[in-house]
Amino acid sequence: MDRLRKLTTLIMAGGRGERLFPLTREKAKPAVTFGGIYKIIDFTLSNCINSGIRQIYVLTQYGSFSLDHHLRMAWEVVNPEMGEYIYSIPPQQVTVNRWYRGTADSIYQNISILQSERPDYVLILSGDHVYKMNYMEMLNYHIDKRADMTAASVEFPRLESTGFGILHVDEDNRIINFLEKPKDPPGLPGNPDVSLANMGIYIFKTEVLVQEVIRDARLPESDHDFGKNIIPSMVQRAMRVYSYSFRDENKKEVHYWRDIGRIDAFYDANMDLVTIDPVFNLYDPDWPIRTYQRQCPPAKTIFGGDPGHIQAGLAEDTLISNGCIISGATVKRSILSPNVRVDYYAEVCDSILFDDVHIGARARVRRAIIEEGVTVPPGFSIGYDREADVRRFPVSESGVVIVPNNIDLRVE
Ligand code: ADQ
Repeated sequence: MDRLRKLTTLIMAGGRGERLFPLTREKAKPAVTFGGIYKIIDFTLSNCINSGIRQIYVLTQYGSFSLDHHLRMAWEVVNPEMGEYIYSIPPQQVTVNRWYRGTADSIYQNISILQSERPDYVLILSGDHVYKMNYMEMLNYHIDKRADMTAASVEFPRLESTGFGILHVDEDNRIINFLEKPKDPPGLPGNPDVSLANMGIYIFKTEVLVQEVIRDARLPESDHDFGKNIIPSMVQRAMRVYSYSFRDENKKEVHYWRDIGRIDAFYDANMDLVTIDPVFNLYDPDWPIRTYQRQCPPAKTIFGGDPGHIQAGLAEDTLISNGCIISGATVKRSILSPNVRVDYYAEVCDSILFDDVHIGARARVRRAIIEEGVTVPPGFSIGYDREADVRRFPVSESGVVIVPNNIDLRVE
């Protein structure tokens, strides 16, 4: 408990989220819906609460309204009278008159928080990851190592690691080399197919963090980014920078961590939830993921259709949120947010449907992400004709069709 009191947590939630466009065109990435009822930031915040952390600042910037709204609705769970808080703070424009230039700049511009709170340690988190982690174990490790900075790391398939910082450590787990997003990530010694990826989760000694972000702010050629500038520079100057091997709370052998900042990664991580025995288990009572859910009636399936032609409303390997009605339609391997309607003879598979989506009778939807409130007209088809899809919608690298809610599907 003592160690906890000496820790301040900052969640960086200020990125533009360009790689998740169009889902982030009006909202911050951490506020995007995930797993039917959650917002992406709920995973990081649940990790904090489950780790006993109750002093949290969320650093927001672009499209912060829906994130702020969600934080108010879902996360006013701490007790201010006990010195606990979850504050959402936009750029203060006090020390300098501009928005954040990079992740390190978002800390630099909020340095007064650290100067007034004077914690011993600062935990820095990203608001766009899905994983379960007890940060207290990482703090204990950081203290035991007498580290200036500790970065959490995870073994990741080498060929899928091009979007990450890659660590090279010695036998004591001290980081001796750091490459930010190399085109050809180096594998581990003895295991060339796997790289050690930086998870973007850092613990700093407060005075080191303050000194490093001030130093970086004065460098004109810097991008003011932890991965590009701060960590490589600290490693180069032989500071005590350690890697903490991530151990998740899933009680499985695979340590599940996903950065869902790209459409395909976002889609795949959602689909991980509908597998029969998911590696990432939402139903674990020992590590609850909390969120806010609006009031909706129970989900319902209906045996329905035209007279003489009725069929069961079926859902297979699917997450169905409250308020959904599947009426004489078939839904497979999909995620339905609250209040989705799927009408007679429609078929939905391998898809993610956000709140209030309505799939008309006989429509067919495959490998799609459909935004809040979209009505898919009766008989309409998405995900079956590549050329037609590309003409009308954004389509991801791996062919996932995104249907934004600013397109009217009734007009060709
Ligand atoms: P990236 O994935 O590129 O790499 P990015 O997602 O851009 O990092 O940013 C991390 C967090 O900071 C996000 O939560 C984002 O919202 C926030 N952020 C980004 N730009 C910001 C800005 N200008 N102002 C305020 N907040 C901002 C990082 C590391 C890699 C590591 C991956 C792991 O650099 O080494 O492997 O995270 O996901």
